[in-house]
Amino acid sequence: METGRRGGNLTKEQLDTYDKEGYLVMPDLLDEADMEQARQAMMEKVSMIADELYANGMIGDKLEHLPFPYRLAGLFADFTDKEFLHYGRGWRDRIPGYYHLMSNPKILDTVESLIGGEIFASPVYNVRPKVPKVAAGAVPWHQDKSYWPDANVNPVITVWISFVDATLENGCLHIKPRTQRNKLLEWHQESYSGTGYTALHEQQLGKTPTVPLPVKVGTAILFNDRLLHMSTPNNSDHVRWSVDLRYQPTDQDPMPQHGTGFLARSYLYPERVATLEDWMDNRLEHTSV
Ligand SMILES: O=C(O)CCC(=O)C(=O)O
Repeated sequence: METGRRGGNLTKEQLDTYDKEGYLVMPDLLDEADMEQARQAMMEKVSMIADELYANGMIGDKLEHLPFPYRLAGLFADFTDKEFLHYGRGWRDRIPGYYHLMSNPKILDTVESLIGGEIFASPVYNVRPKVPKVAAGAVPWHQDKSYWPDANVNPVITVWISFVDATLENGCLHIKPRTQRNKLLEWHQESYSGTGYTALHEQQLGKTPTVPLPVKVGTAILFNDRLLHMSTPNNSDHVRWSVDLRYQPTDQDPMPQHGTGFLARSYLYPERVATLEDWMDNRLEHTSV
């Protein structure tokens, strides 16, 4: 049982599932309107990349006519893994659409059910353009906690959200249920993709069967930072766009070594909740002067 629960919108059945299985799938948590600003932010970034590639003579067509799932795949179609990684395997830009997504009340209500109403949005969030055939797209088995082994944060909740349908072909998330109670396993850094992903060896994974989680656009998958998970390569013709957001209770390590998170919800100090301007200026919370 996670600590500090109050309020929130999860049913008892959903909470029981989360507690027992270590993850919860919430189909249709977000609708198109909820996702619109974040999707615009992603498209803005893709346009910036297209402009840069064009200016450097690396492409002759910015592919502006291609729809969201296809444009970045088209732009990178003839590029190497290294050229892809120049733009990062996950993006953490400060574009307003991402703040609006991370502050979405539907997401915060869900997180509140798990950790209570004093909610800190972690600096560790990733917009993931999983481009076809790029080695960095496949994420090896790992526990998220391997990225912050020394932080005194418990729990960190990941809210993984699909921005297109995530399928077996385009590399959906895979998890091992009930592994959330594991201690932190000894990890190594994989060396094949150039990303420095943390990874586990096959023999560390135990006997728990793997559950693939193909989900429709707008679905959220919740899990904590000890659950074993990975994702497979993208063998489709389009980008598997997703976002993984993280939230934690406010009284724990804000992990500044990973960036600046923000106070996303508070009943005790509502006036301190970070505004868009605070977030854009890298402030943890709102302070009135
Ligand atoms: O989106 C993926 O492919 C992997 C996500 C992941 O590993 C995470 O959210 O921690």
